[in-house]
Amino acid sequence: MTASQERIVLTYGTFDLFHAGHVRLLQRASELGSKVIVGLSTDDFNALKGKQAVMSYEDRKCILEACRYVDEVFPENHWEQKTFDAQRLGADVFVMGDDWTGKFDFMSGHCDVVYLSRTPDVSTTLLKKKISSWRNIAQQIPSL
Ligand code: C2G
Repeated sequence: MTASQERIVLTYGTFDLFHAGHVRLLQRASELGSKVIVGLSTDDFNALKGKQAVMSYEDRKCILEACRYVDEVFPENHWEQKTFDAQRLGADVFVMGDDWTGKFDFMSGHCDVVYLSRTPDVSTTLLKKKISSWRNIAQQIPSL
């Protein structure tokens, strides 16, 4: 496929505790183009977002790069880099889950903007709560 035929899809996220909601987002993103490039939130940027990932940036990057729907991963360090990234990468489509609907419409000056429906009933937050509740239960079981 020549460079001119490539259709670059750009998305961003923390992708902590990688789960089916992330996979389905990336799978649908991959159906919108020929190459999916992910801006992965660094640990410092997560702190700015008020998030603390369970997994380090390097571990989250390692897992994303192993995903069949992802072609490239680079660091997302701040909110303002998206338009520069879109130009730098020649993005044709910018994709986010619809929990971000409207927040990135300014990207339409650089590429198509697509908000995809979030996968219900799965999230990093829910996974953390499940793990925490199981840990509490385990701690209540008297050692055998
Ligand atoms: N997502 C989804 N379904 C879920 C959970 C997440 O489709 N059940 C999508 C989100 O909408 C997002 C992507 O998966 O498009 C990554 O989600 P997060 O890791 O939670 O990303 P977030 O913290 O929202 O960071 O600059 C943008 C930010 O970096 C986005």
